[in-house]
This record gives sequence, structure tokens and C-alpha cells, in this order.
Amino acid sequence: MKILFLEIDTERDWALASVGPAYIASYIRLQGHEGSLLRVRSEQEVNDLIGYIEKQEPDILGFSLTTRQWRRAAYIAREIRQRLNIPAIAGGHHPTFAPEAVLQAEGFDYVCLGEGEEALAELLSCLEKGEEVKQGQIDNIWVKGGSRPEIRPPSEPLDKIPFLARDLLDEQHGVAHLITQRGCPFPCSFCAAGGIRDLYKNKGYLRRRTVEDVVRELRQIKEEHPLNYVVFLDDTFTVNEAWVKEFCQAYGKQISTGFSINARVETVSRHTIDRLAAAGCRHIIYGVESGSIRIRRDIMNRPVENHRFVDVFKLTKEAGIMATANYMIGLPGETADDIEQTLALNDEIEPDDFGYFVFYPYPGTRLFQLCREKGFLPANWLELPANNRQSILSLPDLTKEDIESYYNKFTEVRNQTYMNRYGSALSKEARALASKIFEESAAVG
Ligand code: B12
Ligand code: SF4
Repeated sequence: MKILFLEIDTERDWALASVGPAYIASYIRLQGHEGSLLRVRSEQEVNDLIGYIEKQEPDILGFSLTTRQWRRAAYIAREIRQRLNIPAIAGGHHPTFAPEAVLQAEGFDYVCLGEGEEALAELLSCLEKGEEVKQGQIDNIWVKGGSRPEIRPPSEPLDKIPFLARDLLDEQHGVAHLITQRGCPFPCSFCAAGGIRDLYKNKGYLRRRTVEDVVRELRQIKEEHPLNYVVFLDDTFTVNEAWVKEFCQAYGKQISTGFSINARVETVSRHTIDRLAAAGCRHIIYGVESGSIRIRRDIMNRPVENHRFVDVFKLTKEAGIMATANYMIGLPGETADDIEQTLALNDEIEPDDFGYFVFYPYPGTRLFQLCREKGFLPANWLELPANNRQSILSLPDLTKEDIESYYNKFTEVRNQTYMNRYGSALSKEARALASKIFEESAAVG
């Protein structure tokens, strides 16, 4: 059987395609099926897309979806269905947490809840035999018109899952992306990780590959392609100190290419940072989220003190690692004063760079539930853009205009910080161009 995954780009074409299809493709290829991916670029005409699909003659189409991709994906799936009769399945975070809405839409026949490797392989085998897939027949697969399926236990050990099919990832310039674990143990209320734990009823979702397996994948990449940089996509790379220690020793000796990770300040110590630096770590992205302890503790379920951010950013920079902070604004319960505290914390920690996102209530998160219960979420939320720069919420303490104006303020601060640091080294024209790029990069968020 031949599955064609469609990667739906929205207003921004991400450098990297979704990771889910690349895992699934390598798994189903071992069973004799074929998997490929087409990026549906933001400017792509639907007619061209349909022509391409016709030529490829897939047996089934696969959509891997975040909520941001949903609106365009629904439009594309409908257009395809009106012209071609090819079954379609959707998986990923959005279909996992909003499955009914996906199945109600024209053009989708199946939804995969949670992990997809084994579930899709079973679905393909069934379709290959020409059998009709009955409701409840395949765990994790929700058939249109049927009811919620059972969820199979998470795949383990993770080492048994074949390495990512890199031909589906669209990697460029010798930058390789890796994942060493699935799941996150922390309870942040804005994040989908808690919803995934609930889906698996808290049983065994948090798993990590062995260091040996991760290094084996990297060595294989090095043998086949130039390897210039490694991006670890794990939510929180530093979740287990002993694992990180073992990793740093092996990576430093056998790979040593520069790499970046995502981390939480709560999970790093001076030792960890120094070890990471010695192994080749060049960049750590920390979720700081808010400068207001009240918002972090009472709304985000993350009771960490401000001084921890200050200390960890200092240690990271001293170790020669670039430190980026990510912030959110426009959360339920947040006031203008809280956002001012975020800007003040940013001044204090002086990150090398920072990202800023207007809060979006992703389905499957605690804050989604809260927004719905409190009436902050509009009834037509699925029809609104999910782009992290405009709020879709009606909040009591911040208007949409307040949030937009703070978003612009973050853009201004970021622009100004760059100009103060590097502006004197630039010509007048280069400074004007840099400002323009800042404005535009903020606009695609
Ligand atoms: C790496 C990553 C990225 C990468 C790659 C995107 C991707 N989807 O893979 C990049 C940098 C591009 C990215 C960008 C964004 N991301 Co992101 N990202 C992640 C991250 C940290 C890891 C993904 C991962 O580990 N995948 C590993 C694989 C194994 O898991 P998986 O992707 O879930 O896939 C499995 C199943 O879902 C299923 N499956 C997936 N697709 C399909 C398709 C089919 C047909 C089937 C059958 C099954 C199936 O099978 C897969 C294998 O078991 C996740 C958090 C997380 N832990 O998942 C956030 C996450 C997916 N991202 C998120 C968000 C919000 C974004 C952005 C909007 C960022 C922003 N500005 O805020 C953009 C939007 C991207 C877009 N294309 O529009 C949210 C999505 C929430 C939601 N409901 O939409 C997550 C869950 C984080 C969070 N905040 O909670 N992201
Ligand atoms: S935000 Fe990061 S640390 Fe918090 S639950 Fe999500 S992945 Fe884990």
C-alpha cells in the first residue's frame, strides 16, 4: 500500500516537516508499504496539488496536523474529496484532541489518536486485503461514523522504533533533527503533554531511547550525509540528569558536532550545563513563559522562582552557550501588570534572543478546558486562525487590542536589543533591512 502524507504549510513554511510521518514511514516500509510526503506550500494552488496526487496514485492520504494547520487542511481535504476518491486519515495533536470535528469534516475517513506506527500499519494491511475497516477493529483508529476506539499501550522500548525516514523531513544544510524521548513528566497547563498523559491514562507514556541508540542514529546520518549541526526536538532534553551525563560523554567522544536543545531551568545545574557545553551544545531554548510568579504558579501550574531564571541564564551564557527565552502573553487571568513583569524579567536575564507568542488554547490542555468553562473561548474557535500572534479569546482583564499592542512591544524590544548589540557594526541600509526583517518575522509568528 502506498500512503502519501501531505504537510500543510500555513502562512509560514517551517524549515522542518512534521516528525510524525517520518517515524511512521520508516515503520511501515519495514512491512513492505510505501510512504512519501508532499509539502503543500503556502502558495501552492489546489489544482496543481490534485494533479500531483493523481500522478502519484496513492492508496491513502495522510495528514499530520497541529491546530494551526487545521483550517487550511480542512479546506484542502474537502477540495481533494470533491475531485478524487482516495481515503484519508489524519493524525497528530489536533486530530488526537479534536477528533469529532475532524471526522465531521468532508474528506477525512479515519483519525488516529496518539501514536501512529502500529495503528497505521494495521490499517494499511486491512485496506490491502480489500476489507472494510470496522469500528473498534484497530486500536487508536477512529472510523468515520463509529465511536471512540481503544488506545493501545505506548510502543516500547523506544529503541525498537526504526530511525526517522529523513527523506520525509525536508532537512537542509546538513542540519539533522532528532528525538530521544516521548512524553514529558511536567504538568504545565498550557501544554499538550498533559493531555497525552491522560490519553494513555498515565501508563508508561514517558519513555527514552538509550544513549547508544541515539548515537547509532547520528553515526548512521554522518556516514550518509554531511552533518553540520544537530537539533534535539525533545520537549525537555534535560529531564534526567544521569541520562544527560551519559549522553554528553558518548556524544562528545563520538559525534561532537554543535547541537541545540530545549530545557527547563528547573532541570539544569551548573554541572549539567558545563557537561553539555563540553559535548558541543551551542544553544539552549528555555521556556520562561512569564515574568509573573502569580501567572506561572496559579495559571501555568509551574511554581518556579524568578531568581532561578536569572541564575540559569547567567550560567548558560558563561558556559559559552547561546540562551534563548520563550514567552507567552494573553493568558486567562493575566493583566497588563503581569506582562510588564515579563518584560522586566527579560531585561534582567538578558537572553541572547527571545521568542514571544500570544497564548492559544490548544485542545487537550487544562487551559483549553478553563477557557471553555469560563466562556473565554468563542463557539467558532475552530474557524479562527491559530497563529500565536492574535488572541482568539475574550478575556476579562486584557482586550484583544491590549494583547496586540504588547505583542508589538515585544517586537520593538527585540528589534531594539539587536540594534543596541549589533547595530553599530551595520551600515544604515543594513540597519533598515534588519528592522524590516524583524517586523516581517513578527508578522508570521
Ligand atoms: C518538533 C515539534 C515541532 C517541529 C515539527 C512539527 C511536528 N508537528 O512534528 C516544528 C518546529 C516545525 C514545530 C512547529 C510548531 N509547533 Co510544534 N512541536 C514539536 C514537538 C516539541 C515535538 C514533536 C514530536 O516529538 N514528535 C514526535 C512524534 C513521534 O510524535 P507526533 O508528532 O505526535 O507523531 C505521532 C502521533 O501524533 C501520530 N501521528 C502524527 N501525525 C500523524 C499522521 C497520520 C496520518 C497518522 C496516522 C498518525 C500521525 O503518530 C506519530 C508517531 O507515533 C511537539 C510537542 C510533542 N511532544 O509532541 C510540539 C507541538 C506538536 N507543537 C505545537 C505547536 C503549537 C507548534 C507551532 C504552532 C509553534 C508555535 N509557533 O507556537 C508550530 C506549528 C507547526 C505547523 N506545521 O504548523 C503544539 C501543537 C498543539 C496543537 N494542538 O496544535 C505541540 C504539541 C507542543 C505544545 N505546545 O503542546 N513543532
Ligand atoms: S511546556 Fe514543556 S515542560 Fe511543560 S509540560 Fe509541556 S513539554 Fe513539559
